[in-house]
Amino acid sequence: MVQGAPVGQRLIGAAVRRREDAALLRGDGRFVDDVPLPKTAAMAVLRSPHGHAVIRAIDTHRAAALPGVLAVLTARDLEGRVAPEPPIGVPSQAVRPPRPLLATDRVRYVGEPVAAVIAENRYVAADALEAIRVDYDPLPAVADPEAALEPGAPQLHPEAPGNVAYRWSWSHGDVDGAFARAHAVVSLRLVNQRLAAVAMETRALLAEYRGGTLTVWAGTQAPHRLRSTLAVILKLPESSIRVIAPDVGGGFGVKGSAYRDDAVCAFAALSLGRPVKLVLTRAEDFTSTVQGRGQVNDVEAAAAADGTVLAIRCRTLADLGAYLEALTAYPGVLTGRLLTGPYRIPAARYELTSVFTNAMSTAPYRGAGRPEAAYLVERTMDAVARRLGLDPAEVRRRNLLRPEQFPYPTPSGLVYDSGQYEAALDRALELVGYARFREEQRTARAAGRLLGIGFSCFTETAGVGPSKLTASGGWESGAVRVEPTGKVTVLTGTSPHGQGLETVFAQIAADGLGVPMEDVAVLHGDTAVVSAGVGTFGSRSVSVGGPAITRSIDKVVDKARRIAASLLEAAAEDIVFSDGRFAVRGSPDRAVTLQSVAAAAYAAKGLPDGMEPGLEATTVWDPPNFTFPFGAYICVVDIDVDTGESKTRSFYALDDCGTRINPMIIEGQIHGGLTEAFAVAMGQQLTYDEQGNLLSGSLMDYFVPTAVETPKWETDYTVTPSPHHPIGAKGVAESPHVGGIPCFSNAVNDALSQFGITHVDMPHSAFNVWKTLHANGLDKR
Ligand code: MCN
Repeated sequence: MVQGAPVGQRLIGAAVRRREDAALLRGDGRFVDDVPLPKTAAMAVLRSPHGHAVIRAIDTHRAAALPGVLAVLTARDLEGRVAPEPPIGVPSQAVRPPRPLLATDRVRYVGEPVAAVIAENRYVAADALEAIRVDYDPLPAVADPEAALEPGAPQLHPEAPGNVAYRWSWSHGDVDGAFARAHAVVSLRLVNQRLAAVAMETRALLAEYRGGTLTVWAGTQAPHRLRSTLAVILKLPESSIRVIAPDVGGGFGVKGSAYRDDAVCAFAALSLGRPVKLVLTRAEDFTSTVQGRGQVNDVEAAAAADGTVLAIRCRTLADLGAYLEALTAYPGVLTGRLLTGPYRIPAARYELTSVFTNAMSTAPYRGAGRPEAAYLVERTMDAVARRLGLDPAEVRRRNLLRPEQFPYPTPSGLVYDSGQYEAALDRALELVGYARFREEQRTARAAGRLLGIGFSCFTETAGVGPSKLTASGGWESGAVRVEPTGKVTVLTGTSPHGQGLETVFAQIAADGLGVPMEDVAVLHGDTAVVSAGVGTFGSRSVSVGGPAITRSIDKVVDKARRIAASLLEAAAEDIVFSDGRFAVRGSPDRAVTLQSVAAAAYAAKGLPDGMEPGLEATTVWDPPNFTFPFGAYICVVDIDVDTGESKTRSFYALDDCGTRINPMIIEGQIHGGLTEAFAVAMGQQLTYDEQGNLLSGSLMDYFVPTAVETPKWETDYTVTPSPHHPIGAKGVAESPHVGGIPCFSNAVNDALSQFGITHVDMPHSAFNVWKTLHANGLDKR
């Protein structure tokens, strides 16, 4: 199925090629750095080299005097001219220490913005940074979240005694009773290490103030949120700010809100009256773009002899870094909400403590709390199986929710919409040939070779929405306009940055209106074009943005039907709409096309009495619930005992995201997400030393797999529609990341279990695995 499918052939479900790709593949994409504005000045940021220090003085005189330097800004220059940024998605119980755009008297992480230089070009700006003198008085730092809680630990903010930002907990059922009567109790300490998103395009922003309007081109996932944040900080009405997201080279969650240096760049453009551009270097992107994870989870499960899990409890320590970032709370809270995974665990308790440390802030990064949850639940399931001498697949089967239990209210207060978890697992086991691999494992073990089989059964919340369950607005806007010529324009508040939404939303509109896909334009990512929006993150575009479009299509068709009835002199109830034609029921020849209806709608001729001219509709959709995609993954790894190196022999991923709109795009998302999961489980880790220096802040030190290391993926699917989504679709983009990480980890841990090793932390790099083998004297065998 390709573009140009005849009208009437369903496009929903068709593997249509992404219309976005031709330009990108030919190098015709337009990213922030490609936007040509005359007289654009470059901004460079002086960042703290200390994890924790008092600023005694900043001397900018030499820098300011350099030829080509237009301005040097410090906190003093912003005083009284900017307002504090609005808190976004910050829990009400959290302390909110101030976070000035540029540091005032103290820095709290390496990379914190201290001063900004605006110069004729980036080379002059970089030279000028070196000419700024900052007198720092270093303080003891604490970059480890557990150490930050110790008595006597360095304190980051007077507002947060003990470095605690906030606590959150819930408990359901008789947790302690279940532990008291359990046949077996397993405990694990599971670390979800800090990660970097490493989007191909580093953070970038270009701002221009002209004719009373501040126009901002930004590599953002949420243009409307960026506009509102800048409006507050710069004390401008939203109507004076236009944010445009041009092509964006990936975001993975970390480009969802305004950064401090973004606001400084916009401020500079306003005050200098020249366009100002900020493009982070890769090194800056590592230190100064929000990071993911940073969780320590102490989890325990109580199980009956047959492997039924009676209760689970978890204490999570979330490392927030130095400041509360927008949506910082999200990951820790979502981990708790998904504590029981796809399982029927009647009693559960979750206690979250979020702490400040001298490191870059953490915030949502692909999965945002759900990979953490899946990791701890799935590692726990394997631990239960191992403790009881049961097969890990069987333990999962005994605990999985059954189809008749949906909608399922979880102990944490979510309501899962639909699922066929056991069927997915069964299919996975059969297609992978599980029994054969276990047999092979026995042979390998007898020969002293390490072979591991890992599982992951998971569900997750896809779609940030409904608003009542989310930290900040969980709705999305979608408008559909049939133009006077009959061509269609779709406007969406989502803001794609690699997901292919122009293609998918055109498929939906072409199907719904019965027009060729080429006749549908999809506009997004410009606050002057799309009046309201929330953005693209949390796998929400299809599950929340999609219905806003389908509802608008319904409204347009309804209006068009009434116009057609008037034109055909029939009753609206007698008009049948199919393949872009409105016909009188029983008289197929008495018909008008959508194009002629549109022409009449704009000519305002022959319209029913009182009807407004035009043919368009807007919907702001606030979904009734999240969608809950799920999957069953199986991974087989061989580990070299001498080097610790893992080779993925087989990776099978079955995903169920309900109605599949574009299987080719879904496949691409799954390949990407699995590759990221592989990277996380097997190699990625951001490490800070005791002074708060980032030790892994370059592509030499941080693992980004190439095609050479990336395993071959075998993907599969089932279809269990979401009952509350108009076309039954669930989000999918984060699922492979959520499910993939524990699957790899379980495989590695399963392989090592033959030597009695019960747990190794991620990342399972060759060196880390070798260290574990070496510590146990096993590499010498
Ligand atoms: N899709 C579909 N049918 C479904 C579900 C999804 O055809 N039932 C398609 C969608 O139409 C869309 C894609 O799959 O083209 C992903 O849809 P969805 O799951 O709704 O996710 P979003 O579009 O909201 O994308 C956000 C998601 C997130 S949260 C991260 S992180 C991530 C991801 O997208 N970052 C990405 N994938 C990325 N892909 C690229 N190239 N770059 C990123 O930064």
